[in-house]
Amino acid sequence: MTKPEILVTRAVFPDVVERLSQYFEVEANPDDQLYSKDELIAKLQGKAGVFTTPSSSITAEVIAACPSLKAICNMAVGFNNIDVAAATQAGILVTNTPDVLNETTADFAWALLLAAARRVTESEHWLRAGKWQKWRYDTLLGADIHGATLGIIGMGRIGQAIARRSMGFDMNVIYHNRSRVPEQLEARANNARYVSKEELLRTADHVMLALPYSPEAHHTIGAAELAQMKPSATLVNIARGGIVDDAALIVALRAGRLAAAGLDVFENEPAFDPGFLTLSNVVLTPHIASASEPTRRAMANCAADNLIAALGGISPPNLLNPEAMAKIQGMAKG
Ligand code: 8YV
Repeated sequence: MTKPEILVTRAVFPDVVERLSQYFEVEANPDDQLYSKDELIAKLQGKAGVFTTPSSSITAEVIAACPSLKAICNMAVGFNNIDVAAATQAGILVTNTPDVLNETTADFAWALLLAAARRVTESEHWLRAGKWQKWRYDTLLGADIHGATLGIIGMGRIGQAIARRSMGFDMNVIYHNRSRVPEQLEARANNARYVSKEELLRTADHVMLALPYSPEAHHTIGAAELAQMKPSATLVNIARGGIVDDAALIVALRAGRLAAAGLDVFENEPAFDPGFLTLSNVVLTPHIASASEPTRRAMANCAADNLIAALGGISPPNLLNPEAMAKIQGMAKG
């Protein structure tokens, strides 16, 4: 029996590619080339599945141009790179990799908060530049984390994992979300209290963003929201570029209207706004919140599991569009 053909759009752990080749004819990308839209469409001709990442946009145009496609499996929890509605319409299954990265991503959100509020990277640059000549009472003063109010926007699985970690810092947690989460989850999330976005911005000492990107979430934090925040506050974004208006954030950080920021994601990344590089009160990392070796491996295997199930005629574990499955099953029954 001939194996279905698949495309792996980016370089990925060789053993995961090896695993996929037990089931599929795999066109992999070990040199990690970035495909243009036209290259992607050309490579997807005749392919039944695609193992992809958020750096490849699977738009309605790509979907329409690739009639053999049956499954799009993203190696990420976020899937704003995929037009799910167009995929559903075309009867293509779409999957993501939730849960396996919650704890690692929450760990990293804390790394950014601690580094930004306590000026860790700024201190190191200062020290390495030979500026440490004597002790002073006011050298690199930062904000306290312990006992402070933590505001989390987006109380999904990652937001909850961030909130749980605040217990050790005796923090008061408030959150805003599309809707309130069940009380038992709030209790586990350090008794997080649901508040309006305005109250959160006005009263939080530190704000962490953990919401998925959607057109409605675009610029959730813009100039108006930054103006509502405490000037002593820290903003952390481990969610997605576009949730923050980066130009407005640069203006606020430069003017000292916001004390500090820790950013792992950016608008138009990796070509982020170079204005950030002129600021010392921002900690910048290259989209690595999920990048621990075990977690990235788990994400890759999770995406592979989804692809193997989807093309094997089984409902994949992390199916985002069950309507597409129903459509396929309906077609099979005739
Ligand atoms: C990844 C992510 O770094 O899962 C997501 O949505 O943004 C990150 O965990 C990346 O997208 C992996 O492909």
